[in-house]
This record gives sequence, C-alpha cells and structure tokens, in this order.
Amino acid sequence: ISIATVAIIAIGMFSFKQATKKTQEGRRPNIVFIMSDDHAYQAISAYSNRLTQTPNIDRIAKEGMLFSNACVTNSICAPSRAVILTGKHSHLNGKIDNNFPFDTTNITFPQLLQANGYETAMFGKLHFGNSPKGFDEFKILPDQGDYYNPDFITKKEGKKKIMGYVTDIITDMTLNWLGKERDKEKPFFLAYLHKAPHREWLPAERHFKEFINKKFPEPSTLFDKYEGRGSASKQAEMNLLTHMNWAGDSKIKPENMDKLGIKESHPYDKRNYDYTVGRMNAEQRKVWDATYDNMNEEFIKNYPKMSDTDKMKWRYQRYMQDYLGCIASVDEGVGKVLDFLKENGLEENTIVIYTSDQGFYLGEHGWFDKRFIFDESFKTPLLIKWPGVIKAGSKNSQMVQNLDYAQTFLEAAGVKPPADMQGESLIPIFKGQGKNFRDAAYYHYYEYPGIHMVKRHYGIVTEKYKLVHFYHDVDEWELYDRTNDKNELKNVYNDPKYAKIKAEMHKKLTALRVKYKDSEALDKMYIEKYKQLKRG
Ligand code: SGN
Ligand code: CA
Repeated sequence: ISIATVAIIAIGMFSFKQATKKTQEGRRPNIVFIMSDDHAYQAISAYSNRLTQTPNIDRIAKEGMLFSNACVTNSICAPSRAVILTGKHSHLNGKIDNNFPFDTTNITFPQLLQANGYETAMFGKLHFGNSPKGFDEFKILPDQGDYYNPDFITKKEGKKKIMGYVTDIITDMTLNWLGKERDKEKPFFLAYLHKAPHREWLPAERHFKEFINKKFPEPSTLFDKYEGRGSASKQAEMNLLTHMNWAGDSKIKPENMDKLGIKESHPYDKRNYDYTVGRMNAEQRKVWDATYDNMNEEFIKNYPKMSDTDKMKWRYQRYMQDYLGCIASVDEGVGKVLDFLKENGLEENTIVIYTSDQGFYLGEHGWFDKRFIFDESFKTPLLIKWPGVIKAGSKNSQMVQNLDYAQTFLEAAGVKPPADMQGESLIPIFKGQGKNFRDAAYYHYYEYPGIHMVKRHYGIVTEKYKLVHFYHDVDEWELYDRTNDKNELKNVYNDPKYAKIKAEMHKKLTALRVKYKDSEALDKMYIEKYKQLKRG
C-alpha cells in the first residue's frame, strides 16, 4: 500500500476516535442494575474476607465506590423493590409487605426512562404479583421462582419453563439481550435480578462438592439469648437451631428425619425438600445425590451423639455451605456481564450497580432471614462504578438508602424526577461532594403476624444511635448505642445515662415521620388492611 493510503487510514482513524470521544461525552449513560435476593454484605469479599471470595463483584468496588453504610427502608423483598422503583417509602407506595400486590398506578423510574428514550429490560426476580411497567422486554420469575428448571413469565411468549440453573439462566438472558436483542441506538436501563442466594439455598451442580466440604468461622453472637433486647427479638422465629427446616433447608432427606425421629421445624419442612429436588431432572438429581447422600450418611452416624450446641454449630456450617455456594454462581454471572461490557466497548459509558434487596443474618444472633432494623438486615451491600464520574477504589460511609436509586438514575439520564419522590440523588456522593448526605435514616417494617414473626416496628438510625418502636401487639421502645455496642446486644432505652440522647432521638424520629408523611393513622390503617387481606 502507498504512503497516501496509510495517511488516509491514519487520518480516518484519528477522526473516528475524535468523533466517538465527542459522542461519548454527550451520550447519556447506560445503567446496569444488578440486585441479588438476600445477599448479606458479610458475604462479599470487598466488605469482608471472613466467609468467602467474590472477585467479580469486588471489581465494581475496585473500579468504583464501596458503600459501607447503605441501608434499606423496610428489610423485605417486594417492599424493597417497590421502594427502589418508586423512590417512595412503603407507606406511600402501598407495598408494605410481601402479601399485598404492587399498585401499578405508582409511577416508577423505568417508566420515566423509557418515556425519555431509554431502552429498558428486566431479567430475574421481581416478586410483585404482577408484571413490571415501563419495560421493553422482561423475563421474570413467578413469585419466588425456583432454583432448578424454573418457569419464567415472559413479555413476548407468556409462561415458559427453562431447563437449567436459575442464576445461569438469568445471566444468559441478560447477555443475550445486551448482545443481540436491544436497540443499539438507544441508551439502556437493564435490571439483572438474581433469585440467589434466597432460601432454600440450592447451589449449582458445579459447586455442590466444593462448598459441602468447607468450614466457616462462626459469628460471635451465634448463641445469643437476646437477654439485653426486648420481646421482638426473643419471639422472632428465625433461629438456626429451632426454626430452620431440617429437610427443606439443611437438606436432610425426609426419610432420614423419620429414621432419626427429627420433628419438622415447620409444617412445610419435608414438603419443601420434595419440591426442591423434585424439580431436578435425572442428571441434576444424580449429581445432587452423589454429594448430599454422603452428607446425610455422616449426619445419621453423628446425630445421636449431638448436643444442642453441636446441632447449632452443624446447622450453621450446613447453612453457610449452601448459601455461599449459591453466591459463587452469582459472582461468576456478574463477571460475565462485566466482561461483556468491557469487550463490547460499553464499559466507559455504563453505570454498574451491585446491591441486594436487603441484608441478611448469617448466624448473627443465632438467626437467618432479615426484617429487623438491626444492622445485618438494615444495611445492604452497595457497590457502584461509573468511569469518569466515580473515582476508582473510593469508599463512602454515608447512610444512603435504596430510596435514593430512582432519583440517582433519573438525574444520570437527565430526566427530572417527580416532586413526590422521597430520596436524594447520589450523584454528589459519586463526585466526592456528598458530605453530610443524610444524618438520619427512617425505617418501617410491617409483615406481622406472618412467617418468622418479626413484630411491626419503625425507627430512626443515626451514625451513633438507633431508636426503635415495636408496636401492634406490644408497645416497646429500644435504643442502641452504635459506637459502644456494635453487635446491638444491649437496649439502653431505660438507662438514665442515655436520657438526653433518648429525648433527642424521639424528637428526631417524630420530625422524620412528619417529613416522610408517615403517621399513627397510617400504621392503624395498614393493620386493618392486613386483617382484611387475611380474612379474604
Ligand atoms: C419464604 C421463605 C422465608 C422468607 C420469605 C420472604 N420461606 O417464605 O424464609 O422470609 O420467603 O423472603 S421458604 O421456606 O419458603 O423458603 S423474601 O426475600 O421474598 O422477602
Ligand atoms: Ca430478599
């Protein structure tokens, strides 16, 4: 080739580069919102190395920001999702618990993004009892969904059973949409929503063997007797020893429970096991039996000698093996999506968020599940990267909430948020300007009476203190000193030393209830509505 041709190619390449640079500056960012179900921050290595490694999820923090005090407004699945989509607290969006269907007259941020030129898609778990509005494409699990060979509700083809492991299927759907299906002329909002690591914690076949042989360190509060707390902690049904299902959760075969005389923890204990493994095909079942039968045999041998302490320790290990085994697939999936963005020139102009619908107890206070305002369930993992806006490797300790995402995404897309949204955009924090972002977070949990029996409560959390009111069938206040009692073991509400703080916190809580338009009248209204729902 001649020198002239080389020059033309070189000039062409130069101007092509200039042009892409220009359009990129003016282009609105894509948003990839990754959310898992019940993924505790204690099980992400960017937060702590104690339990497991999540190298791919960690990449988001390495290239972006790690939030150490991100928290939710109501620590339960569908309500958290409703808060995220509407940018409003549960008492205003109406989705107070998992029982009521989501009110689709709410305006959600994906609807606004779609109306403003974004291509939108959702894959995985939503848990609303109805399909999402504002999405050009969706494939969602009905209700909780299944780990093996799950059904999906699809926008275009109705209900469909898809063979395979749920985390891998959701990842494949996501990659397929990113690579082949979306309109490449438009910026996009993509919700990639895992079912894992939700109860009953079924890992993928490739992780069975690896995780069942692992041992994990116990939390210091595994044997908590809740002596320093009120009746809500004592009466909650989330204890690993007494409330976790032997078959459904710990994977002891129902016939072995009978052989050993083990009673069901719940009426659906054995049934859950049959449902779970019942969905596997012959091949999946073979791999399952090869691993879990050995575990069962060993358990049969040891059970008669086991004290309650031994049982608790054993159940904790069993729980962690399956729970963390589920997270291994989530982490692999996140890695694939991040690789895809990188390899397809999408990395520069895409915001990636990793979070969970709430935190989760991994044996702390002897518990599994969530619901409480206490730290492990109140806080949630949050990692965000946005090249060019968020400095790589940065950390933030402000009390950001799931309430804030809607306004953040709308602002990133240049769309004005509706005036009645109740969060704050996180963009100042991204830019390193978010000092004193929120001095107090408001929290309100409703699903009672119901599974796990966590009493209704609302409260306020500041950097230093937490004030909680448990109500409905009790009227109890609890106050925790977050600096001197990190594990929240001692309610100091009646300690005279805290009288002044108690009064200040009460005042602040009252003001916050007013600010967010929550009230005793609404508390009563929701109790009444719940009764009607149960009656109906
Ligand atoms: C199921 C689980 C509960 C869990 C709720 C809500 N029981 O009922 O342990 O708290 O879902 O979870 S199970 O035996 O059926 O697995 S949520 O994430 O959807 O809020
Ligand atoms: Ca959840």
